[in-house]
Amino acid sequence: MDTRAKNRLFIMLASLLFSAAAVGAGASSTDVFNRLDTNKDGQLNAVEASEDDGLSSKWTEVDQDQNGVIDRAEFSAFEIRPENMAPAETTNPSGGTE
Ligand SMILES: [Ca+2]
Ligand SMILES: [Ca+2]
Repeated sequence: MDTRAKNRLFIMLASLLFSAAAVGAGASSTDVFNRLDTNKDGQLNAVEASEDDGLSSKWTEVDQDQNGVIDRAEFSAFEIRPENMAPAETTNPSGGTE
């Protein structure tokens, strides 16, 4: 195999890896945030959030500081939450005093 063939093989492999990585990076939460943030102000207002059913239905939960918009920190906190997590039902793990 001469050098030129090796180079071509290398470029082929590199571009394969590259496209695989691009697919793997797919829909990160940043992408979703950017897609929803249609006016690109770095925050999601109620209108923008209404594009995402899950987000708008949990609006009051996600908007932790209740300022009427969802910022990136609030959004990523929402994203990592398991969809079906029950609202903290306290089972008193330390055991009651009774
Ligand atoms: Ca926005
Ligand atoms: Ca907020």
